[in-house]
Amino acid sequence: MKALILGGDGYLGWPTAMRFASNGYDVSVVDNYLRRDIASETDSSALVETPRLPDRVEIFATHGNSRIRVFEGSCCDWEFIAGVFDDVKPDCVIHFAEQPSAPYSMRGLDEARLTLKNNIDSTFNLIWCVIRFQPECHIIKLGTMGEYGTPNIDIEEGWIDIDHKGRQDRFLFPRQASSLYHTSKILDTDLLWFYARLYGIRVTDLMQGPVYGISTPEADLDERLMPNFHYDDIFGTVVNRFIVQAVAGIPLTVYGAGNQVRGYLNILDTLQCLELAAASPPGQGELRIFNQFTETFSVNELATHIADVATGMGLAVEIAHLENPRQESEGHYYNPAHSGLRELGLQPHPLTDDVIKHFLGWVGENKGNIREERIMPRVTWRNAR
Ligand code: USQ
Repeated sequence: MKALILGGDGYLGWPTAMRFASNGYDVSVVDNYLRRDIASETDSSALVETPRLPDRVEIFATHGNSRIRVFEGSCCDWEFIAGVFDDVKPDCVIHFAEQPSAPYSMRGLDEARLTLKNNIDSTFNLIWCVIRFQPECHIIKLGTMGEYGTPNIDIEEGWIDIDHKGRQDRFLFPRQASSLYHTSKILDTDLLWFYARLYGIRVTDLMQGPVYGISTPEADLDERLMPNFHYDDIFGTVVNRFIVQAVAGIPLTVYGAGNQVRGYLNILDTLQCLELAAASPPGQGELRIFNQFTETFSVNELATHIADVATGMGLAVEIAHLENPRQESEGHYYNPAHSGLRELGLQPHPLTDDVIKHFLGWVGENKGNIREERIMPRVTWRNAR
């Protein structure tokens, strides 16, 4: 099986590339290093610098693994990505090649435009590559739970049956995001559904919650193979940020009341979900949607849990409530379905005390790299430039 990974340099893209190669897939990756460029422009670089793809591939190969093919270029460039597709002819494509930061997308006009253009163009080009070169190719698209927002009803797994004035039909579950980044993912889903209906492409859309963690069996082979670990306000997700803050002695930055609930998962479970999705593709013309998370927590629950474990390790940890830089509901109903991936065989790795301890230990070893000026929110939803 040939797997093509778009956004193969990213926090999730690179660990996925290694996992699929370890599982015997013939893996190719594409990246234009957009996230590295934005991180350096916004002073948000990772805690530990990681090599670029060609070097990572060589390091991975020295551990007895097959060599991953690297294509450096933009998925928004049709000539380039069409050439890659025609060359690789993948059986499945995993699409991570998007600007992934909600705060960045809300920073101002230029950042909003870049997010929209990049995310829509990369998805659109991917769809047309499949239609032109490999119509049976399975597209695995990283969506986000944030597409649904926080409605006052149960969130279904992608679809909802509606009974209206005595007639029934099935529709995409209503979506109402609270950042432009999340809105760009809604537009992606609409494009994929349109082309699944009209051209019969086969798609799995993984509606993922915020991911945490750093350790995977392949990344643990060599520190230079680890995922790019961000803890700043632009690219850092909340659990990763709280771990770094606990190590640095900075009060944990709970935004607003802290009753915002999200569905979270360990990076190990992201990899499992992708493996499971790839192993059982949907039929032609199907848009299959899974809600991809393993546990729900409020921000307050996360902060308290991490603070308790860190305090037990002798760290002095406080929790701060900052004025929320985002516009989001800070107290809401939240009950999303998420049985589909469990039914495929997902074995969750929950956020236990031991997981937090291990994580605090690793960040502690790299404490000298923490730059405190990257912690406080530098973007607000209200003051776009
Ligand atoms: N939060 C804090 N303090 C912080 C950082 C975040 O209270 O220091 C809060 C946020 O306000 C939010 C929650 O924690 O209520 C999650 O924030 P996040 O930064 O971990 O996640 P988010 O910006 O929503 O985006 C991340 C990834 C994105 C992915 C998404 C999944 O960056 O690529 O799509 O998680 S989800 O949130 O389910 O849409």
